[in-house]
Amino acid sequence: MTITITAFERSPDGGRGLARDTRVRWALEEVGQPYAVRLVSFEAMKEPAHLALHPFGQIPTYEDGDLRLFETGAIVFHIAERHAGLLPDDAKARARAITWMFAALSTMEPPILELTTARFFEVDKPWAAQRIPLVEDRVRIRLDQLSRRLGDADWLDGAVSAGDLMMASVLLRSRSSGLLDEYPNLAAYLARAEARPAYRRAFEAQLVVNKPPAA
Ligand code: GTB
Repeated sequence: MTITITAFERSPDGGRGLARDTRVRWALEEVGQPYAVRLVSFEAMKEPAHLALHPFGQIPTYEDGDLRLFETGAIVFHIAERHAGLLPDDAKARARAITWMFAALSTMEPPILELTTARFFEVDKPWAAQRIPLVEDRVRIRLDQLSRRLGDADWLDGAVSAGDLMMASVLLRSRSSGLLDEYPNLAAYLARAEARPAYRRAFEAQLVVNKPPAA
């Protein structure tokens, strides 16, 4: 049975790999699982056929036979549980890697997304100039804490894991703010993640779909 995921018909990021199908593609590439992609438009995402797969009308989704999943945390966790390569065998190390997945999604990602909202969607509001520095500081607090924990290690807890995949995917969303450059070890961590062959394959696959047509 072929695994099928959904992705934007054309991502608004023009192929920068910021849409969340990239992290699912990456996980599948890391474990060597082939997959198919069904592209969906913004309109189709809100129609009953897609809502049956994803109650919030979003991408990505994951289908494998009669299993249908949504939420990238659940999807990447499922992939990592079923295939070797993304979670350690040792039970305690495995639990720690899973902890980092949750940390990425529930502690790091919210302020980073809030900053994206403030900088891109609320920038014309009269209060934007006051709000943006406040949100930037909330992101800085988390980057600072993460930077201290990572120190000079390559990965968050020993060998690279699904925790790193998720953390790097979340950090990517903060890069355009410039804040990541204040933390050289985090910038290097992200570069290390992006240099992984599995990430490169995932990135290139989404780029083929999303890059703007040549002028
Ligand atoms: N918590 C869910 C998960 O992790 O799976 C969030 C899923 C989600 O936000 N999906 C977005 C979506 O479908 C795409 S990734 N949005 C359409 C909608 O809600 O109607 C978010 C995203 C979108 C665009 C860019 N970009 O262009 O830079 C980056 C990220």
